[in-house]
Amino acid sequence: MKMTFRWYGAKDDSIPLQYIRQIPGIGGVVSAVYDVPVGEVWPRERVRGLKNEVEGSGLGLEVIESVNVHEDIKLAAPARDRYIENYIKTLKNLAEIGIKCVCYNFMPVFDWTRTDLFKPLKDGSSAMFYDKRVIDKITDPSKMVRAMRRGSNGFSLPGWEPERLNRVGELFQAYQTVDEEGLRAALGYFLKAVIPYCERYDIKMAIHPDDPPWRIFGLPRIVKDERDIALLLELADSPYNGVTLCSGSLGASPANDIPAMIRKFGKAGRIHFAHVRNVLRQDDGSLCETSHLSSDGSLDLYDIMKAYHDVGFDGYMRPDHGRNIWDEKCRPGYGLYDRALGIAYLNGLDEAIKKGEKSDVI
Ligand code: CS2
Ligand code: MN
Repeated sequence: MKMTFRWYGAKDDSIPLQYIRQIPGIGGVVSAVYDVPVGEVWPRERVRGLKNEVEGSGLGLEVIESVNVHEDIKLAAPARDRYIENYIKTLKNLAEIGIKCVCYNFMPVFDWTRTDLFKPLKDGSSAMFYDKRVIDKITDPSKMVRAMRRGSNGFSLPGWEPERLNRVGELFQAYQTVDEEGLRAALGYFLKAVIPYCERYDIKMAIHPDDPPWRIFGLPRIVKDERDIALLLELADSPYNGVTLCSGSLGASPANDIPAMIRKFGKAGRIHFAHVRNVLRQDDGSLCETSHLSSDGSLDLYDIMKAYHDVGFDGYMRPDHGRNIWDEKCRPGYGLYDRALGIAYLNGLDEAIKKGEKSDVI
């Protein structure tokens, strides 16, 4: 496994690459070109510039998260072929700089959804929070967009691109006629076009699950559980069609057995990227993003790391969202401190699992 850390670029991240380099066991950076509108080709010189910048700090650019998918592709709109062509051109440019793994998602309109970006916790820290009762009451999703913007501390939020969100009303209208089958067919069309190029370029595609893993605002969702993942892997039967196994996103649903999913899809060689974090499920269906520590949340991070170890996982891993601690001024979920603690913890679990196995043999 190669441990990585997500970085939003010099202009838009509060964390300098030099700090990331000082995290013990760090194996590289996860990043993206953020200011090219979704659907357009990422220019070669921008992609090269990003790589040079990251490498200048002594780190490697390992994973791209995300090359976002234009809504017209998800909606199977007539313009989709042009956007798919552009997507393939971006992949080619990424292959030229040696990228081997691209993360993306297929969530309609909204990427991850929360009601509070800095919800105060008892210990004085804050965390991202999903209040189910609040979400269930929202009838006008543009309110959601305004709330996310207000609460984001002035930072842009991944997956909440302005050009998409300015069209929220129109997009909701367009999705009225799209059900899960329709969305899955659109994903199949996309994968059938893109995967042959991924094979040629040696880039593994890693779809990120829906967050939260259930329908919200009446929009279809197709990456919620084991069955969904099995179906999407069949859409293009190639090792290049794989997943980002995000424990926090999938683990928001008690029905999802994360270690079992890791064993199943990891053994099949279809997990290319692991997002490892904890989440505390509440009785009313609300969710709080806790520290990574098992005893703080609903997931057992030892079992998760053990499953990765047992299947011989050799892909990329990163800690996912962290709490906001020690008064850090940063993008919600993406501060340095709690994610660095997350890495230290995951590396500790990994070392103990490996050494424990050796002593079992003796
Ligand atoms: C999120 C997402 O959980 C996460 O990793 O922060 O924004 C994620 O990066 C995208 O859904 C992947 O396309
Ligand atoms: Mn994730």
